[in-house]
Amino acid sequence: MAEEAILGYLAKNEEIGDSGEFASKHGLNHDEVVNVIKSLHGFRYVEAQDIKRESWVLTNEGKLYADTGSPEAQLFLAIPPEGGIPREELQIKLGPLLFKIGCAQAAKNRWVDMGGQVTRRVQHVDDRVKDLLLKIKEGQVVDQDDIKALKARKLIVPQTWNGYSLKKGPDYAPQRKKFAADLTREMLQSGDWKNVEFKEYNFNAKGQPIEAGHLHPLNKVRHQLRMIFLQMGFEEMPTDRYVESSFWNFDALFQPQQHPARDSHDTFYLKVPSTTKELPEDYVERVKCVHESGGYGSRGYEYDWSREEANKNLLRTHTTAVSARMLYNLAQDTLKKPFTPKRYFSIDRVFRNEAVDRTHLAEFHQIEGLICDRGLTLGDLIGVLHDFFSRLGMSKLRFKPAYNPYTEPSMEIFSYHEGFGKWVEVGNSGMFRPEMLLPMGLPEDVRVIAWGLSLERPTMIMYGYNNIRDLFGHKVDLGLIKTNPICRLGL
Ligand code: FB9
Repeated sequence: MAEEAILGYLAKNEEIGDSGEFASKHGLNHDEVVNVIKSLHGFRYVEAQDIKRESWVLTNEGKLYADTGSPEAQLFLAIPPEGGIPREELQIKLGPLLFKIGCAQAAKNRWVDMGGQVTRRVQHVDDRVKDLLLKIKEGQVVDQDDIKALKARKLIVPQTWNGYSLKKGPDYAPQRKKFAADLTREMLQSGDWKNVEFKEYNFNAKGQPIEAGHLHPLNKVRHQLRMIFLQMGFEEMPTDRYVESSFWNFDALFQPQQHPARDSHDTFYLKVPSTTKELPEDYVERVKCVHESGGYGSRGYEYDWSREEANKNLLRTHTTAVSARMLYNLAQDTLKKPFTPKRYFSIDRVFRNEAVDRTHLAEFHQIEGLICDRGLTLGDLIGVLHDFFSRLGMSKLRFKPAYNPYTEPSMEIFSYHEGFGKWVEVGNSGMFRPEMLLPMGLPEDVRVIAWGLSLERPTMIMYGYNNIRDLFGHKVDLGLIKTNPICRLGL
């Protein structure tokens, strides 16, 4: 309707001077006319210029007085010309509000004497307020002082009217062309494609929301880290064993049985099944010895090692338990074939019975990398840490001596975070001790360098989470799972 009227009018006329007049002349809704003008302007069918008009419109109170007369005029007319009227009777006659406004204005205009008996002071009055309101209602020009007075009484308010003047645009046509959205098989076969104009691609158009599965931020970051490890030549370790024996989780790592981390306040022990079924007995014997009396140049911990303690089942407290199994298998392989260097990594859940807070839960995902080769040194560890963390965007590292029961030397890893403007602890690392490696049966000159960090910490920082419960657990907002952005790490 409006589109045909506008394009048809411009076919015979140079311009439409005022969209408001055009709409009323053609019996159209001006808002609809404005929307069509904006669309036609967007496709260059018309060239539109803004028209902005400030006008005044009556408030509801203003409309009432334009209809019934101002309160002061009504009050004057309610007073008998002779003798006047008692104040109370006049108030009842007009009603409290009209009486209150009318008295004030009539007294101000010196139309009445407001004693106990209200009397007229003049013979006749002109109701200018009503006349002015009627003029404004009809769109006539009114003196600024009068406007100011009516506005002060809240009888009129300003109104801005937005419209357009328009003329033919560079791509004007009496009818809107139908632009084809897609090139179809039929067009190609019939040859119609030669006469068809195609809609321009809107490269800023957002894609339709995909009602499909959405990856959790942790999975997105884990995938990126997995790619980084694979690019660095690492193989992924099998981490599908959450329940582990204390032997593989602690004893094989030369972690003494009195170590506080093995206390039930830090570790989840299982009731059923409470003990592991089988361990490699010859290896267990060597582990028992190295704990009790050392060997390989070590004096051990000189305590009575308990098999019962080693048999206890638990939820693994670190993925280093998996690393221990992998290194033991590697050592066993050297019985059949020569030792070959290996690079392993793992990213999976670990469980610790520790105090929970805003950034810690009783479980988290540990990321661990290790390199097993002859003659590795601390320098090799520092070098591979620079390579790894630089792929995470952390090129400024510092190392601080630390202690782990199963690595010596050990280092905490710090990175300078430009955003926070401070050094942030980003992981831990070290060289596995001979008391761990040699009972496995690895060759004497083989060294293992390893490091670890968590998956939640980088994910929280990258995705701006302040509370780990917004990222992991039953309170996670599934809407965020749908809308969280992609994660890009790695070279
Ligand atoms: O992840 C940690 N911090 C971190 C990592 C990345 C990161 O990226 C941001 C984008 C910039 C930010 C922060 N940390 C290790 C350090 C701290 O967060 C620490 O408070 C918490 N640690 C966890 C353990 O806490 C119970 C993080 C977790 C951790 C610590 C040590 C290891 C693994 C995970 C390890 C190890 C290890 C050592 C030697 C040999 C083999 C494994």
